[in-house]
Amino acid sequence: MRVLAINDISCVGKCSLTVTLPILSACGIECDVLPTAMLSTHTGGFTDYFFRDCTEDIPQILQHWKSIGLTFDFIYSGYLGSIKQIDLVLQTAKHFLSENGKLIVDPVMGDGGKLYKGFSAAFVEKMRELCRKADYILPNVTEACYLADLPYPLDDESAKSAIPALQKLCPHPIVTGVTTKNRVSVYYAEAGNVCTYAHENIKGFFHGAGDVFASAFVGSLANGKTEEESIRLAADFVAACIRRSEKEVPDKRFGLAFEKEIFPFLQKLHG
Ligand code: PXL
Repeated sequence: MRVLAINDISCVGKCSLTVTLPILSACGIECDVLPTAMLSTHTGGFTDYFFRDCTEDIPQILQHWKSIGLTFDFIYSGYLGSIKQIDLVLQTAKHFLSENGKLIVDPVMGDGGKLYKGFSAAFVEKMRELCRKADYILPNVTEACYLADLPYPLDDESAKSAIPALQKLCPHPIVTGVTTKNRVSVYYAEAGNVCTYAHENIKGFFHGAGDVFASAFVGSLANGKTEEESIRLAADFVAACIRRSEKEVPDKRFGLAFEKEIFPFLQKLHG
């Protein structure tokens, strides 16, 4: 089982590859990486960060991989630094996904109703093209609204209708972080119905939660769990990480305290 994670290296702030690698390794999955950018920190709440776009390096990396005949059972893409990188992910999926391999796209573009710095309407349109090729997409509420052209935020009713709207792009949309009253839920499609899986909502913004969810979801799928089992395992893991971070992480920009929750997550994954 071989997974390729396409994401940035934010040197500080525990998101993207610095959460995906430890989580997938802990799941017993071999994880290769295609770095999209290198940043001194992520862009959420930090200013004056260093940003190196790796777009120009990717074709040479892919060329080398072709020469050694690599293929991947799962390709999971996250933060993409440019529209050109979306084309490169499309090419990577075309050339390197094994027969029956799965493409999982976290359409990282924004949060809190707004696009992250450096993202545009043209990027959203191009991200729709990538989502059309994906087996699973994992948008948060902001990204779901941009992708399906819906008003932000989503309540229970509009989240239910977001699922069929997103299914026009991808058969398995999984919308994270739908907040209603004191619950935070994941919405997804199962056997023709819209289903939800909820936890108690802990107020505040927890940076990197989407990446921890996506990584645990991929790790669970790669261990043979169904989509629904993987959603539940990943959502329970993130909820435990958030409960711990609420107490232990004073500055939420530094990401989730996920490390000590890996062992209980693995006990459930293998239990
Ligand atoms: O966690 C999403 C993410 C990933 N990578 C970078 C980011 C963000 C969100 O802000 O800035 C560089």
